[in-house]
Amino acid sequence: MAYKVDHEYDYLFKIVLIGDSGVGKSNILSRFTRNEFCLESKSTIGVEFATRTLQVEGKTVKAQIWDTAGQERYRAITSAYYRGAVGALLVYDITKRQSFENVTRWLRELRDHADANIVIMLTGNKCDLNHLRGIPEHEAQVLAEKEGLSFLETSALEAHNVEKAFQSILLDIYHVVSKKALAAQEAEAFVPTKGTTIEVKSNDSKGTCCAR
Ligand SMILES: Nc1nc2c(ncn2[C@@H]2O[C@H](COP(=O)(O)OP(=O)(O)OP(=O)(O)O)[C@@H](O)[C@H]2O)c(=O)[nH]1
Ligand SMILES: [Mg+2]
Repeated sequence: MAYKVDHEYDYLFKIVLIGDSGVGKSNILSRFTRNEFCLESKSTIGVEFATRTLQVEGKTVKAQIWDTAGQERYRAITSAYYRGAVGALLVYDITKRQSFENVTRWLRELRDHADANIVIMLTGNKCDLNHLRGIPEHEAQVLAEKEGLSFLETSALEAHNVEKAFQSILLDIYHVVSKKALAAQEAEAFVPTKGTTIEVKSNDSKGTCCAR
């Protein structure tokens, strides 16, 4: 969803949160949209979304962020969840190797269901738990480079890099969208403008001219 409108905001960007259950998706969302964190948050049921409007390169951008459960049993909702999304935060927990191993599964799911141009940011959450770290930052960086993703480590608990992660993905999305708009404008410029066709008939010596 990347609509340009006239009033409240210049752009509306839909971003989805994905990743295994318990990695901190809902807390990343609440930290970003309400500056709240909950130590005992329950697993998300169904789909929720929250919005926040901010400035990106002088434009007013409304980020509409969708959140759902990472649990397998809710996987049926996929296509509606991904429809229109222009960005995805793919979250793993830096203390849980399994959540990192599953990143490739989530990428496959994105490639199957989301738009091919979707901007993806790999997000290693819970970096406040450095003493329990299971995935070195460098390992995630290597994966991100291999898959063409941007990458940041965050802590929803300490509000570390959450703002930066969203600012960064929104900026990347903005660049993709404005590049697309420019390409469309350029393509339009090459289409001959519709005007009057002048047909010259030269079946007599004087020649006749008619406009239609
Ligand atoms: N230490 C620490 N704990 C966190 C952080 N983010 C989330 N948590 C905790 O991790 C647990 C799971 O967080 P959620 O945000 O509910 O996880 P989720 O990814 O939304 O899980 P599902 O809805 O089941 O997919 C909660 O107990 C949170 O308090 C963080 O940055 N640091
Ligand atoms: Mg949740």
